Amino acid sequence: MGAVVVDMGMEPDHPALEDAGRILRRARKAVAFTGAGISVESGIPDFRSPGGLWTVFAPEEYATIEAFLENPAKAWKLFRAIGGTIAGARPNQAHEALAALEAAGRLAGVITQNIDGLHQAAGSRRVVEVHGDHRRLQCLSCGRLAPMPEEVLRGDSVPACEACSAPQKPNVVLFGEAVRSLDEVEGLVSGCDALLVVGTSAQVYPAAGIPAAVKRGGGTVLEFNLEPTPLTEGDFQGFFRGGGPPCPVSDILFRGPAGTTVPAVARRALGTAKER
Ligand code: BV8
Ligand code: ZN
Repeated sequence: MGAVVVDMGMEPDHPALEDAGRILRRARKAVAFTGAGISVESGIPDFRSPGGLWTVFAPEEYATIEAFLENPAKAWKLFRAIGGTIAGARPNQAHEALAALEAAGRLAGVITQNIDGLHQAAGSRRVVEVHGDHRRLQCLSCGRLAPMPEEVLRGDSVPACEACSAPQKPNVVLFGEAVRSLDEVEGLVSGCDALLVVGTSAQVYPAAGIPAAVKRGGGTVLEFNLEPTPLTEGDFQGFFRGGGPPCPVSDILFRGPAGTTVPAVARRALGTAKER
């Protein structure tokens, strides 16, 4: 059996919203796991949707560590495009709803694949950035981190490390680089009994394995996306479920824009649903 799919455009008062609110109210440890889709309503395009960044910049040509080392100037075309969309972006109602859940003691933290800093801007305090951040420049030779100057995003040359002159990259995790803070992820996932999965296509590992890890530990997985994903349909990488028939990871998919669906569940969890 697949996940329950709630089309929020068709059924804005579906009983599953109340169920999800109750799950969050009763959870001992709820956590959010977010991807690029949560920032789309802030004006930052995602990667894999039609018109997303990967339709302009093929990831194997621009977003691997090998591509950067071989041709940093080419990789910087992608980094500048991303930097341009992040500059001036403000958190939306989905980021704000997660921050409000944390402030009310209903969310232990956010694990994000995003590099845009919008969770922190919304007021979330515990944010684990598994794919790094775009606020800083990183030198792969000496490890130095430096603030990202605006001129670098406006210019067209490859910035060089002040300490060792090696070409710098944004402090983001490219394909083939190790993801960050796995100990912190483990800390948040351990004992997590409710996971909100927001705006990710769940295709990039190891992060995409997080919802299945929560599910295996007996937790409930609530998904918020415009469309079903491998988590909804159970066709995620076989080796993560050890063979056997397809089995969905998500218990409920709230289908619709995160800026609508996440606050709708948060209001029910916080008991403020009737105030609208
Ligand atoms: C590593 C950097 C080892 C550039 C990015 C296991 C199995 C198979 C493959 C692997 C595996 N383990 C590792 C791999 C290899 C690889 C991988 O996963 N490949 C896949 C694609 C086959 N993984 C890696 O290389 C990782 N590293 O494993 O290292 C290692 C260990 C030790 C030492 C050395 C090495 C590193 C992965 C990092 C990738 N970095 N980009 C940059 O960002 O500047 S990828 C890119 O995808 C972004 O970083 C992003 O964070 C990530 C995930 O994407 P999503 O956030 O999910 O975005 P997407 O567009 O896909 O989806 C958006 C969703 O939102 C859609 O579903 C859409 O419908 C929805 N949506 C849109 N609008 C809305 C919405 N939903 C709600 N509301 C809306 N309004
Ligand atoms: Zn250096």
